[in-house]
Amino acid sequence: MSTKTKKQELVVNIENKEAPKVLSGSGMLIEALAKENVEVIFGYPGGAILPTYDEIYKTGIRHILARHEQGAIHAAEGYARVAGKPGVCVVTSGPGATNVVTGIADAMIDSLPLVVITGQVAKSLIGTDAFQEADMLGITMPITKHNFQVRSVEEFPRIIKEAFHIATTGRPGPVLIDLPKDVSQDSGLFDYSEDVHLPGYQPTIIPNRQQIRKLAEAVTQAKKPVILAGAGILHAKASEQLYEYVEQQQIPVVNTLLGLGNFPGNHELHLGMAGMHGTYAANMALHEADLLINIGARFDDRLTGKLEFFAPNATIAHIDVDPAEIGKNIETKIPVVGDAKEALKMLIAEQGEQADHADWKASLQVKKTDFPLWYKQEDETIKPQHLIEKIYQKTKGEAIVTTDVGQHQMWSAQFYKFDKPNRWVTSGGLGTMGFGFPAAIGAQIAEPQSTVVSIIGDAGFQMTLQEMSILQELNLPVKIVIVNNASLGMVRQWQQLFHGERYSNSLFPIQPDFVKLAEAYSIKAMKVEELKDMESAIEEMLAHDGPVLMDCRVAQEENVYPMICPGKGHHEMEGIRP
Ligand SMILES: Cc1ncc(C[n+]2csc(CCOP(=O)(O)OP(=O)(O)O)c2C)c(N)n1
Ligand SMILES: [Mg+2]
Repeated sequence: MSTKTKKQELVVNIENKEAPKVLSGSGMLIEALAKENVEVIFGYPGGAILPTYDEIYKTGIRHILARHEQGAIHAAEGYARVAGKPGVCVVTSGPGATNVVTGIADAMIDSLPLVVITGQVAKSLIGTDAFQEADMLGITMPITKHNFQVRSVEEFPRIIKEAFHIATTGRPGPVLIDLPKDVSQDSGLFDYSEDVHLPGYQPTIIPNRQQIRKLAEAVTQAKKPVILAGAGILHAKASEQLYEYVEQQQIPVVNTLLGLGNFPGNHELHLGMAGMHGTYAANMALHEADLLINIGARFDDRLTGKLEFFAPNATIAHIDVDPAEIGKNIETKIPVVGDAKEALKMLIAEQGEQADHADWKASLQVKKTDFPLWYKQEDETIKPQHLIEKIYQKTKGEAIVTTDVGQHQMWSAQFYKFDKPNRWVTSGGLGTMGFGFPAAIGAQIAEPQSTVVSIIGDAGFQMTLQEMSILQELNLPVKIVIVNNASLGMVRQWQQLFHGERYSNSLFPIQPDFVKLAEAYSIKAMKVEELKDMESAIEEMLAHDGPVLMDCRVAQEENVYPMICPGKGHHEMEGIRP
């Protein structure tokens, strides 16, 4: 507690305060972004947001011009994921704003901090079906953590401050600010010194000690404990604490899709990803566990399989900063509301002796070695798994990997092993095709020195490939690897398995020339069709100091295995061996 009196504090505050200046609404926005340490904006201009673009021009704040607003918002997501800072996206009203809806929904379900500023028609026109008017508050109400419409320039600084606060604290998420054009042109006093005051929004960070004790006790009693490590650990920047706790207690770890990298993928206690296309060892660990400690995961249906078969023998403990997640899908015996890092620190301090889990660990080790992930590389046709394994080896596991959605995403999750946090960027919850490539752009901007590989499907790439313009313009060295199976691979797989091999609208008999497309954007490009050329092509791609597109033709009929089919439990995996 501070020993200063209220009066002394007031004096200090007044002394530290900058004299408020008079600014336009758009001037306030840029000034506030600077105060929030925003280094880059992703966006696209248009009528209602023009005053803000004028300010961007005058101040020179870094702005990345996408070629479609969806590209801008996915880039902001990729940036947020890798930088651990909020991504900022600015677009115009109406169609500009509706074009970012998918990205907002994506960020919401994957808990990514975004501040999205949408232009709006002038206040007097709102509700008149004015040109380029869309009700963004209404549209984004269910897919934002919070949204605002600025009704007067005086309240704008407070709103921006609250937006950043809400986006980044507790469970992160997207916050939208709808900015009427006249408000961005009006002038008012810019005062950014007030603290955020939100009595109705006070996320619990420090967990209840009693609950931590209960959990520690359960761990000591358990014979077969397992940790389900989710993306909440990444958001809380708690990987070190997880590592320390796992080392201390010798508890096996399984990852969710989004949690990959929060614990070293090569550690002997790491069993891999769990869920529909998870490893046998990870899923069986959940199935056989007597204590399941979920840290920052949502118990998503792709993870749990059929709920009635889920972790039948386990006491469920769940640490989550969002109390609404606890008990949402799975009955939870030991709830712990709080930040993952704080919870793990308390557990490490609280936890008594290490129980003997030797038999349990050994039995899981046998599953891990007897039923590894597999594929068969038989002839000259490239197997997609082999391609990803080689990219893993050639990048020494150090690349930032982004994926789109589909088979290539699952193979990347399986065959690229992440040892460090924030190297893995994928659309988990919404499963948004078109996400992966622009997300790679945001990731590369967040980490200019790192190798960024965008592993992408031939279909998903076609949803946002226009963003190659950004690579061309900035000479951003993103490496695009098209896992080209000439199909909507994941759709084809489901049609094969569950729809009598009726391949309705999922095969591409004709495809664009991806090499020529890349070359149209002055991007180095190559097509790889045979296995004998694959390795050298990957080397050439990684050695090139600039963007590269590699169109890699892979086996069309390959399926992602192992698999928990719909309606099945973890113990009913198919395709666990060749
Ligand atoms: C925007 C959007 N539309 C449709 C889908 C449904 N879907 C999931 S995977 C997939 C196929 C993706 O094909 P491709 O990008 O080539 O990847 P592959 O599965 O072949 O690796 C489709 C259509 C989706 N996830 N997102
Ligand atoms: Mg495909």
